[in-house]
Amino acid sequence: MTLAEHHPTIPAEVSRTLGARLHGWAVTVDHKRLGIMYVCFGLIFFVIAGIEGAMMRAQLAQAAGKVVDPATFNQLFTMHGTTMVFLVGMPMLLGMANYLIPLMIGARDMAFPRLNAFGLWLFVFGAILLYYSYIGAQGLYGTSAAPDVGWFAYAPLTNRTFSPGNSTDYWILGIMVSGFGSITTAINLLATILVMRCPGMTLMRLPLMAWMMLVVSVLVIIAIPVLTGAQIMLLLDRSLGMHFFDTQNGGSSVLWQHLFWFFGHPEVYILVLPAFGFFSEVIPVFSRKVIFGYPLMVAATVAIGFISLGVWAHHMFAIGMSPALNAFFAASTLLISIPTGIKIFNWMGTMIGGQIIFATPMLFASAFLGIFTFGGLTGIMLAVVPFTWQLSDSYFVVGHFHYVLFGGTIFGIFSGLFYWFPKATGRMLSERLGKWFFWLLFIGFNLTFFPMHVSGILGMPRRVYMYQPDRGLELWNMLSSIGVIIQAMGISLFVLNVLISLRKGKVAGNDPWNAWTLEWATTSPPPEWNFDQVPTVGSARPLWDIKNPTDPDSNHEGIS
Ligand code: HEM
Ligand SMILES: [Cu+2]
Repeated sequence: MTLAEHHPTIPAEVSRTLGARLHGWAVTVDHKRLGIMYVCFGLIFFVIAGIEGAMMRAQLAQAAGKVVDPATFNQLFTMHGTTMVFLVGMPMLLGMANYLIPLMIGARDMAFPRLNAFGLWLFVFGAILLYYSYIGAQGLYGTSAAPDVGWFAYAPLTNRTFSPGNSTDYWILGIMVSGFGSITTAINLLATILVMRCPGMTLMRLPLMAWMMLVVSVLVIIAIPVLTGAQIMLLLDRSLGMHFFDTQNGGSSVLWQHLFWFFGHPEVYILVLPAFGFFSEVIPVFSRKVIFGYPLMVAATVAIGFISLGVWAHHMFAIGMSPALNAFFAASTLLISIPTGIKIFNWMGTMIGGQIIFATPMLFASAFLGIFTFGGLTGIMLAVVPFTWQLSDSYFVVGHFHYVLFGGTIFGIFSGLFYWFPKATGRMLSERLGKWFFWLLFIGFNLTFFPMHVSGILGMPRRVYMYQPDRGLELWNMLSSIGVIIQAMGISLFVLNVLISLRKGKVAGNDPWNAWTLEWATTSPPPEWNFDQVPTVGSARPLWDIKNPTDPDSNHEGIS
C-alpha cells in the first residue's frame, strides 16, 4: 500500500518521492519493515565492530606491533565487544524474530505495534549515544575518547579516578537506552507468542523458533533490568559521589561483577537461543525430515533458560570465592551442557537418514554443529575451576567465546538470512556466491580463532596491545590475523550478493525451499496484513501436511 493510499490527502506524485518513502519507513509500525530495519542496522554495526576487531588483529599480527597506541587498543576491544553484543547480536536476533514470529504463528502483526517501533528507535538512539563518545566524551573537539573499560566495565576501572572524562558515562547511557529497547521488544514478543497465535496453533504446535524466542524473551525481561540497575548505581557513583562499587569507601567491586554477570551469562543464551531457533527451522527443512524429538527440544530450551540464571559466577572463579561456591557454580555450569547436548543430538538425529540438501542455509547449520560443539567443549574445560585459574584472561578464553558467539550467533544469523531473504524480498540470494561466502567465512573464522587457543595456552593474555618477540607467540598471532583477511573477503561477497540479488535475483515465489511453517503460505514479500485470510492450522507442520497427504506422519489437516 502506498503512502497516498494511507493518507488520501497526499497526492500520489508526492508519495513517490524519496522523502515520502523515507518518511514511510520512519513512522512505520509494521513488524516486517521494523524487522528489516533492525537487520540493516545490525549488519552496519557488524561491519563497524568487524573493522574494530580487524584493527586489533593488525596490531597483534607481529610482536611489538605499532599500528595503534595502547590507549586506542583499549578503546578498540571495548567498543568491539560492546558493539558485537548490544548493537549486532541483540538487534539482529530480535529484529529477525520481529519479522518472522507473527508470520510463523499466523498473526497480522505483533501484539503492540507502536511499542515495537519505539523499541527499534531506542536501539538507534542508544547506538548514537555510544558512538558519539568518539567525538564528544572529552568535550567537543577534544581527543578521541571512546569507552575503554572493557565490555564488562569492571570496577574500579570505571570510577572517576581511573576513568575521568565522560567515556564511561556514554557506555552506561548508550547500553541502558538500547537495553530498554530490548526489554520492550521482549515484552512484545512474549505477548505476541502467548496471545496472537492463529486458531489451531496450540503451544505444542508452535514452531521451535517461536518456543526459543519465548524463553529468550523471559530471559531478557529478567536479566537486562539487573544490568540497568547496576548501571544506574554506577552512574550515581560517578556523578553523585556515591560508593556502591568504590572499595576505598566501603563499596564492593565484586558486587559489580555479580550484578554484571547475573545479566551477562543469561545474555550469552539470549544471543544463542534465537540462533538455535533458526537452525531448528533450517535443519528439518533441508533434511526433508520432521525435527527429531520436538517435546524434548522444548523441554531442553526451557531447562537451558532456567539453569542459565544460576551459573553467573563461573565468570568469577579467579576472584577467590569459597570452595563451596566454586563447586556450586562449576556444577551448575556443567549441568547446562546436558540440555545443550540433547539439542545437538536431536539436530543430528534429524539429519541422520534424511535427504540432506546442502544449500547455503544448511551449510551454515552443519558447520555450526561442529563449531559450537568445539566451543562448548572448551567451555566445559573452563568450568573446571583450577583450569580457569590457569587460563582466565588469556587468549584461550577469547578463542572459546568466539567459537560460541561467532559459530552460534553469527552463523545462525547468516543461515537465517539466506533462508528467509527470499521471503522478505521476493528474490533468491545467489547460491554460487553464497557457497563461496560460506567457505571463506568458515575457513577464515577457524584460522582466526583456533590458533587463539594455542597462543592462550602458551601464555598470551587478552586485552594487551603487544607481546614480546621470541615467546613462541608470533606464528599463532600471524595466523589469527591472516584469518581476518579471509573473513573480510567472505563478508564482501555477502554484501555483493545482497546488492546483486535484490535487483537480479531469481524470483522466489511463495515457498522456494519446500518448507512447512506458515510464513511460506503467504506471498513473498508478504502483504502489509500478512495473510489475506487468517489461517487455521491442524498440525505442527501445516504446509508439509498439505503437500504430502500420503505421508504416514501427516495428519491431513494442514491449513484450512
Ligand atoms: C569479525 C570477526 C571478529 C574478530 C576479528 C574479532 C576479534 C577480537 C579480538 C582480537 C578480541 C580480543 C581483544 C583482546 O582481548 O585483546 C575480541 C574480543 C571480543 N570479541 Fe571479537 N572478533 C570478531 C567477532 C566477534 C563477534 C561475532 C562477537 C560477538 C557476537 C565478538 C565479541 C567479542 C567480545 C565480547 C570480546 C571481549 C571484549 C573485551 O575484552 O572487553 N567478536 N574480538
Ligand atoms: Cu557464562
